[in-house]
Amino acid sequence: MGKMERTLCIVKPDAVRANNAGNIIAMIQAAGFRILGMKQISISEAVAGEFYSVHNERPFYGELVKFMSSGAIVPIALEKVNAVADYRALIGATDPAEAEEGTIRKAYASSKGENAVHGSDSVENGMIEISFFFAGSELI
Ligand code: 3AN
Repeated sequence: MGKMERTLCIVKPDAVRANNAGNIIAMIQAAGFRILGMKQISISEAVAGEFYSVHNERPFYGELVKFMSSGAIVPIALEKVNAVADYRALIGATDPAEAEEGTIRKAYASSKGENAVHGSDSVENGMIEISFFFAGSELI
């Protein structure tokens, strides 16, 4: 048996606008993840820029920050054995054209930029990203 881990999902503005948040949450729950915390918020470009600061040298950074502050998002703190890798497998490749059948991005993403969901890339970043959006008292 693997280790209990936490990871951060963000349902991105494209998926919230298309009313797909509920469908995405259903896929996450069907895959056995437990929801520790969840909320619908909108963030400024400054806050989006801070969240994605690791990407600030990448050519798509400006576009990413604008997109992530363009509408409501739904951050969701998740827990499961092997959560980080299992959730990345569930969301599929960054580019929906490369995402496998049955993944969230295959079903709901439209491009590399507007790709429906975020997922933490490591256990350490999962912890950091969850605390970016949630106070300890919001995780149940
Ligand atoms: P992932 O979200 O699969 O971990 P990363 O870490 O390579 O992918 O990229 C972070 C975010 O930056 C992606 N979720 C996506 O929204 C955006 N992004 C990545 N590559 C591109 C690109 N070529 N054009 C526009 N946005 C991109």
